[in-house]
Amino acid sequence: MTELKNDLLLKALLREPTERTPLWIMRQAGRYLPEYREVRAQAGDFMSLCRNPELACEVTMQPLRRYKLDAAILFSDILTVPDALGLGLYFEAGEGPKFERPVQSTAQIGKLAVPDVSETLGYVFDAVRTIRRELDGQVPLIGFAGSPWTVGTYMVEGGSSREFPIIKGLAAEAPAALDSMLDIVARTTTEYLNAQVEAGAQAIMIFDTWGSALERDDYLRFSLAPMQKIVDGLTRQNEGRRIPVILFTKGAGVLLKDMVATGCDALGVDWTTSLADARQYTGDKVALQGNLDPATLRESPEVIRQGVADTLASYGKGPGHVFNLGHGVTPDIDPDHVAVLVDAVHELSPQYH
Ligand code: 1CP
Repeated sequence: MTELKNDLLLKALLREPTERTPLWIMRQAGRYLPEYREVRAQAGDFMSLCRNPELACEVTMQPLRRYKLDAAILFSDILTVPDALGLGLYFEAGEGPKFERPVQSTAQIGKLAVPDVSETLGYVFDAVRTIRRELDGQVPLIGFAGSPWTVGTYMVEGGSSREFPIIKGLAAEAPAALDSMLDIVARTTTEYLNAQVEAGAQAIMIFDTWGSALERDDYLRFSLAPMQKIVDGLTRQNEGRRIPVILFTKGAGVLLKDMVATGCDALGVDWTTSLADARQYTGDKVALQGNLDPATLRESPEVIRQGVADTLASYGKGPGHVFNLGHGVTPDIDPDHVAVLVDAVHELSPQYH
């Protein structure tokens, strides 16, 4: 295996000292980049892009050519897992993800089974191997999946949702059936992530975008417990290095205290919780990743620099911070503004180490 030339991300995720704060950006490959839109058009549709390892590799590399980032993230989507479960994922122009066969009854849940991931998701592992080859040790590669709850909201609602009426109905009226659906997603996701590690992913992130839509007790049962099952089953060592695991429940707030106990290495934090508070909640037991509001990238270079300065100051001194946005970069952002953010982190972060 090629030697890793920049291991700042892996060190920071394990709370080891670094000379500056490493950074990457959620959705760093995506529609705000004109070169992404070009490849996406060439692929035809989003899933054809994900299923083509050369094109998925190309869009993964695009942000690294523009910016001094400390990680690459696999180009794929959290909804490849329910697609592998047979739900029929498709994207309608301008409408986001949809499923041909959503799971809306206990009878349909009873028919779900853990698929052979090497058969159904082999294109993702091919993409991971292709990206690792192309990276040639430049920076580490992050693999990822959605949390069972977040993936479950799309499986049950049939697409994006704001209120989650059908899955919340299941949680209230058939909680045991919902547990068993989430268990199948958790077991599939564990195999999926371990195969990503085997193919070359060097850190793992679990995206729980909708966990904080649940009240606390339901969060613990339907969101955190299935994530815990995944963490328990993950391969934590490969190529002679630890594979750090990052959990990100958007809007977690004080739930960060509960998340620490999963045994993850790091927690993603969005901008509704200051990093200073998050550090108190977690008692420096895990690394923290975040948390500038992506809306800041619409503002002037001065405002962006100030936002970076405030974020770094809020975490304060010491190891264990990975700079990121609090959620993904949006399609309307000017790529030059992202460069301002990246340069500011390089320039302003050494004083904290
Ligand atoms: O039109 C397009 O080109 C498709 C837009 C797009 C992109 C760029 C989708 C469809 N997925 C992705 C890539 C993607 N999705 C990545 C790539 C790696 C990177 O960060 O660069 C990742 C990590 C995701 C994860 C993802 N997909 C999440 C969790 C993180 C988050 O942003 O909250 C979720 C909720 C999804 C579902 C999804 N897939 C695509 C869209 C537009 C959505 C969101 C729909 C919704 O808001 O409900």
